[in-house]
Amino acid sequence: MSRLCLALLVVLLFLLGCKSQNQNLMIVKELNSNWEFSEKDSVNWLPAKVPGCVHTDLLANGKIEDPFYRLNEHDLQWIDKKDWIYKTEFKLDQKLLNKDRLVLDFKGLDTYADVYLNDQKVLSADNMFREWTVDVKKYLKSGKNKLKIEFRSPIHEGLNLYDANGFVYPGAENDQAELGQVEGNKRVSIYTRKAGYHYGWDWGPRLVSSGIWRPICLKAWDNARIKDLQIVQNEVNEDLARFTAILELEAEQEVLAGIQIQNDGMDLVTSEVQLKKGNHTYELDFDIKNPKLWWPNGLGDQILYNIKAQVNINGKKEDASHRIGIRTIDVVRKKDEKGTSFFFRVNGIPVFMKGANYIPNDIFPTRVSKEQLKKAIATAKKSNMNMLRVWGGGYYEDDLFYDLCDEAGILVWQDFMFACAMYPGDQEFLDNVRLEARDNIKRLRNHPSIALWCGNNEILVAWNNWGWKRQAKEQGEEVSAKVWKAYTDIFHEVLPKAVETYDPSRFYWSSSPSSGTGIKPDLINGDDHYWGVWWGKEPFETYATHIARFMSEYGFQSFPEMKSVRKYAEPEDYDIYSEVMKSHQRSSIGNETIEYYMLKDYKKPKDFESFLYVNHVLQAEGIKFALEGHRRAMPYCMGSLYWQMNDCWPVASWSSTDYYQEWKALQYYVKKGFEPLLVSPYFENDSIKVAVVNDHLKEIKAKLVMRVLDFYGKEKWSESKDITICKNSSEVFFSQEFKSFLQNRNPNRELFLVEVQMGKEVLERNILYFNPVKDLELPQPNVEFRITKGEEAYEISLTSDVLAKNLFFTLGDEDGFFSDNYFDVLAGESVNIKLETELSLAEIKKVIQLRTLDTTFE
Ligand code: BMA
Repeated sequence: MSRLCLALLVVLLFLLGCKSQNQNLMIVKELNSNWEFSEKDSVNWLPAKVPGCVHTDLLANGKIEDPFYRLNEHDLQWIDKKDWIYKTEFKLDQKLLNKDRLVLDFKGLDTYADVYLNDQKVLSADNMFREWTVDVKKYLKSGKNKLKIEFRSPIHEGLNLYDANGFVYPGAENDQAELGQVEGNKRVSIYTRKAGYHYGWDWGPRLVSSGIWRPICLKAWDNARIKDLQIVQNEVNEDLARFTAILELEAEQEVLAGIQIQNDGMDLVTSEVQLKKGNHTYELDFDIKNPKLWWPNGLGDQILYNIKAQVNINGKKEDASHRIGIRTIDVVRKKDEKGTSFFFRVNGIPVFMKGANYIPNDIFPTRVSKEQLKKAIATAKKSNMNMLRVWGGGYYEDDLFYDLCDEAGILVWQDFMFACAMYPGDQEFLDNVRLEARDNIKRLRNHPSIALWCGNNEILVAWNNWGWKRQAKEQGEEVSAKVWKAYTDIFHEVLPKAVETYDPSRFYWSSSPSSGTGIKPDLINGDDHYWGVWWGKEPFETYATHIARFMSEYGFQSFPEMKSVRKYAEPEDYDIYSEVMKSHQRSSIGNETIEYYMLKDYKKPKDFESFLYVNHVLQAEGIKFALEGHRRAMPYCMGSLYWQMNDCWPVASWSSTDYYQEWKALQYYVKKGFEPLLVSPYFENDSIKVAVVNDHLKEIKAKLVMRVLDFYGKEKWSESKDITICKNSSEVFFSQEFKSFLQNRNPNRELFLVEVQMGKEVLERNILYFNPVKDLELPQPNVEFRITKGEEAYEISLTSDVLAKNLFFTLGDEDGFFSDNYFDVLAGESVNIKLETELSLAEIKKVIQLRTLDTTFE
């Protein structure tokens, strides 16, 4: 072919390409602009942001103060007792109206919403978690169209249902009805399919908003449209992965359609199908040769394939696509000599799950930015996590959250949105739940990150162990039977059936914690939430002995750091018992429990800022027992998810990053505790031991070097040995009776340093102290540090003459991220860390401060 012909061909193909791009089957028009809102029956209309909510719109218009500042939340409780109206106008041309179908698609309405199109009611919605679609062709007109949504007060709706019910459902103790000034302090949250945490939680404010929380669009098409695409993985081996693409197509009439399935633009399969009228599914099988597998973080890459389905009808096209990861995953529940296993097997390999519980990032969901989500998942990845649990008192996260998890290798334990309460079970409620499950399973099932569906958070354990069954019985046997039937209908019927129907290959677990359907938790058969530390005031060491097959919750509180406190409180509030700080502490036992544990191990901090710092160290050191204890117990225990990674407002909570996404000490400890290779020195019964845990899928030959050093750097004892660390294993390599080990030691001036070395390189290290910090004779270190500008970040190199314990750098109120913080520097040791910040070197030098534990107490 001559060059000219080739050039002409290219131009032709380009023109054809342009043409076919304009020839879409489906036209989508976003309706997220020009919105106004007003209180019902008021004439004052104000600009509104969609997606958004009443509170953020009132804030943006200067009608309310920042709800997070000091006690402002308390003055905003009137908002949820009102009805609110949102309205907009949009223009359409006749061409669009001539389409066969026109549908309004509401991705999320929070919650009781009556929708009017050109003054005609077209929808009455009552579930925040559902997607609502309405046929609107007959209501639309050429030119200007009016869309209005009336949100009825979720509190008034809840009160009507509550009063009509005749008995009180046990639970919902987190519903802060009293703060909310709800008539009779009635806890109405369970009646409404709306994020539970909006009504308050033991780490959250009570701000029950309403609004259009996900986008709205108008969809118009002729002939047919793609309603859904599901990619089902049938089989994988080294050479081949087999799939079925299931296309759900809605056709207006019988018509011939060409269907193409592509991977990154390359055809995998093409076919012609005679579409039937109505909603039907069409299946196409395809293979991918030499598949590259998707692995959880730490075990390999996260390869994603872009699978696109394209439907072509009379030259008009529409496509749908998913990014899939090729991997197998199952939850293995096999009887063994101790009970029944509970572990995730990924690509044939048992994988210990390292992670955290995840709550919404803001009390107002639409305020969570892309950047925040990216930062949250980056934190998880950086912290060596491979799983997050999307907990049932929030909402099914945005698509982006799961996309990021796919990319980062973070598996998702996905709860359905039910937590800490018994729920109604009337037919209307069950039908609503069924559709909510359908919508969300279909939306999320193609993500490789989704690992399991879980019915609810802590309802079963509360019914059996927290007196809820009794509370129901006290209202009559009939009530009790009815409440339990509602439970089994939702969690043993509706939800597992939805998973079976829409995502049959995924595992369903009815309640966390439990040891199987309907059976309360124990330590030998399933997952456990361990709150003996915290609620039971048991010592931190218990984390290493109270171990189930999978630890899906445990935690300890801390306040946000000083920089964060300054954002919501004033100097006169700087006392954990001040009204403001108490209002930003929602655990009924919060402050006293922190103090109880703190004074067991530390002396009294000398001031408020010192208290915050010790609180962080305390939380981190406490949770360290769990991170290491659970991992040492593998393969008996195969998961450790602490409560909780993030916050939804500035508050004292169990979180490892605060509302402003600042890393608390705990986050740094988590990063270390979840390193693929862990060396863990610990006390057990009368012994001191050292275990090594290896998550890598290869054996490691190394040297275990153990030393006792005094705080001034003098070596008092040492021993080293060559060790072979099996892949995916935990093994004890050193054990000695503690008393004999400590003979002639001074436990208040010495520490136990353990390292795994390979050649000269220290692969991993850890430090164990023999006594609580309050008994240690901590020297006053002279820490010297130098900051230089590196390529991507500043480098800080530091040394200390004697032990510097829990060295903490801050930049005052300035922003920056230290690659490590709250760490111990041994006498004479040099340490290098990185600092990422926008500040100049001169600015850093002006604001940087450090503190160590020795100067912190009275
Ligand atoms: C568990 C969680 C949450 C709660 C946390 C702290 O019960 O499921 O409900 O916030 O503990 O109390």
